[in-house]
Amino acid sequence: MILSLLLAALSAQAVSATPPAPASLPVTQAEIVATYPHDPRAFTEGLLIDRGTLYESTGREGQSDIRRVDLKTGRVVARVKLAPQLFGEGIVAWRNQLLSVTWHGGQGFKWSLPALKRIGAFSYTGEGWAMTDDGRNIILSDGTPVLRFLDPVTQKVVRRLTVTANGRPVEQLNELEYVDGQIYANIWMTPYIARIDPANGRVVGVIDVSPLIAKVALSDRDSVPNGIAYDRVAHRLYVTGKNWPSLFEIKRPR
Ligand SMILES: [Ca+2]
Repeated sequence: MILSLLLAALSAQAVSATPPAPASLPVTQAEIVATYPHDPRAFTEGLLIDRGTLYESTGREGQSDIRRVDLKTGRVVARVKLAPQLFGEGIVAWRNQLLSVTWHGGQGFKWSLPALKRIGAFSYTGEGWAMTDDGRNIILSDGTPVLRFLDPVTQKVVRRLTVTANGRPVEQLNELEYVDGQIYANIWMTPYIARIDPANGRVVGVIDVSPLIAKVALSDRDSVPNGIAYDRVAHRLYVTGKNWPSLFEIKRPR
């Protein structure tokens, strides 16, 4: 791992700015614990585990849906489609609801859990990329370095957090997961998952999922890692990617 390349990937401004500062970010290579089947037609935009059950959302106009998935077999157990003009993005579970966002247009939806019946809608400004929650707020990414914290009931913004790595803003924050007091974020178009301190936005470490990318061996440039789910009860961490044939349990970094 060349740390200057890592920092360049983490910061879109690094290319034109001064060379990266001496790096102090610990990089953990992802270690596979288990491998499960994953629907290779799923253009994964959201992944989570709620009370032991895996939920996934997929993107692209005309192909976007939200699904309940059997983790061990990868079988889609239940599925609800979005309107064909919508590009589905992230999901978050809050109590007995699943909330979902879409890429453009600020349209969010609420679904019942576990049935996935549509029970409401909400709106937000700008783009929607991914969501997770810290037990108090919903956290929303939109491809910028700024994460928005939303009131889970009203979906109003209560706080904004700028994510930085060695003092530089981190662009392209995508799929999110709250793991043991840190926010994990796929960095779009990179093999990196940033581990973010929610108190100050600093990236405190990076998980490099290159070993998983090598395993799935896909040549499509859109088939990037995207999808992190954490079972908060069993303390298991799962990752996948867009159109990946596999979903991996990986070791939690210490
Ligand atoms: Ca997630």
